[in-house]
Amino acid sequence: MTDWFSKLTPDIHHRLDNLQQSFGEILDRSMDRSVRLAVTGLSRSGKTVFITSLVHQLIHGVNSQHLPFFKIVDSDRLLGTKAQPQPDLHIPSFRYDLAVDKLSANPPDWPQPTSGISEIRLAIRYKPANPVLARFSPVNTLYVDIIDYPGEWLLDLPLLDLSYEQWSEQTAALCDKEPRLRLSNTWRTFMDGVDVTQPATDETLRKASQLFTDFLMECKKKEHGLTLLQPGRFTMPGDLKGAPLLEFCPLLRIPSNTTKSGNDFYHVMKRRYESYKEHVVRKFYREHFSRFDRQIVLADVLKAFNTGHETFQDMRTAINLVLKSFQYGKNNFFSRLLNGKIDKLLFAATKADHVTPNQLPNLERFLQLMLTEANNNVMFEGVETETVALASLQCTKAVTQQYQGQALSCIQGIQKEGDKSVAVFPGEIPADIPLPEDWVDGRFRFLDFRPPHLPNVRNGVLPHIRMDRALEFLLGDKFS
Ligand SMILES: Nc1nc2c(ncn2[C@@H]2O[C@H](COP(=O)(O)OP(=O)(O)O)[C@@H](O)[C@H]2O)c(=O)[nH]1
Ligand SMILES: [Mg+2]
Repeated sequence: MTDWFSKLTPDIHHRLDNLQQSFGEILDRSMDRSVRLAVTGLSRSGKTVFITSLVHQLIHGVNSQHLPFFKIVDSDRLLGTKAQPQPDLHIPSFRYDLAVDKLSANPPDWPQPTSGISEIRLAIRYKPANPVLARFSPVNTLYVDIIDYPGEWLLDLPLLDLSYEQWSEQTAALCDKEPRLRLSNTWRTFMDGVDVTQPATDETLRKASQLFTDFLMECKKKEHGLTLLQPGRFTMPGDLKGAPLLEFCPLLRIPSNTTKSGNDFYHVMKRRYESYKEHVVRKFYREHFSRFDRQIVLADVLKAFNTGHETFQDMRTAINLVLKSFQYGKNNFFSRLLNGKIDKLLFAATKADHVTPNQLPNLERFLQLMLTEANNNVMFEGVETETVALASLQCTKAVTQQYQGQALSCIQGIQKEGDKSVAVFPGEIPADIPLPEDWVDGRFRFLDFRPPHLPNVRNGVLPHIRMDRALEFLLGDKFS
């Protein structure tokens, strides 16, 4: 580095670095050499495990025998993949290493649930398929950026389109029906005793928001399994734990005759809601969610089966709602450069190793039925979509068991609670969405499993179901 350059102030150094980085990114985007992949899914749908598996399959892809549908591997054009310094230096790095440590521990365990945002950039080196391009540039690089975040925060995105009054009405309507009617009882009773047109003490405001938060946390418990829980930071505060920004709640009824603004309960809560939207939600959206090229939507359909009809409907509404917050459409040179739109979307039913292999088509069909609304909306924008049932990490194997003289297709794995190996008949995925009355107790019982013992994970073997199809759909055309 020349002398004059080293004498520049650190601030100018920093700006030059930023400029150089932005220029590099614009160049990569204009040449279609970078992809921002949106991994979208509600809490516990399998995002962190999916990202870990995707990184693993790519890093170990060169010699992989396990990715037959990922054409770049099958045609020997993949030269290697490395995790690289990410573009946003202020965001923590996605800890792929820690996730692999957990999976390869003895006994193996799942990665920690996610409580904050993290990011990873992968650089994939490959030989172009096009012989003309290959002459000019025998080795190309595709950059793939992925962020991981708590699924709870996704539910904040739809709030951007809702006024305080609309959000209050929506919440009140949800609380009119079971199981929320029962679970919200304490909060509703407290609110019935508050005159929202009068100024309120700090204590009343705090109590109202605390009871509302308690209600959301109760809804989230495994036995209720509800997912449409807003605001997202109330159930997963992350770095905002205890912050006054989280002290507000909706109203059960909006009063008709109040002043335009003031210090009454209603207006204080309204201002806090707007402040949350501005400082938390809009910031999150602007920084991380406003620009994607490809998307995978992960859904744990089997969890919804286990908990019943209301949970299923709740999950369905939540996913369809969240997907309205993304930008879809075909890209041209300029749109790719400026903001980027999602032009391919993969719907994935996760944890497909919880069912027998013959049920995979039914699982896919069921996910299609569940997300018909979202699928119609994005197809209308000219977006290519596909549905796949996948397991980022296959924890079970298919076995046949004899039951009352008949051969029964079962799966065998180590149960998550306890460390016993069990063989179970998990049940069949219905061809259609069952009616509420068909959702009888115990009809579906899909067990959770531990990761299998993975002695070869560091040598490249992470068993999966259909990760290669997902990779091909999401990235395959970028390697032309
Ligand atoms: N059997 C099986 N379980 C999985 C798989 N992926 C995720 N899980 C289970 O789902 C849980 C949540 O996954 P995680 O990726 O942390 O979900 P996230 O909240 O969306 O990031 C894990 O702890 C596992 O119990 C999979 O491919 N197979
Ligand atoms: Mg996670």
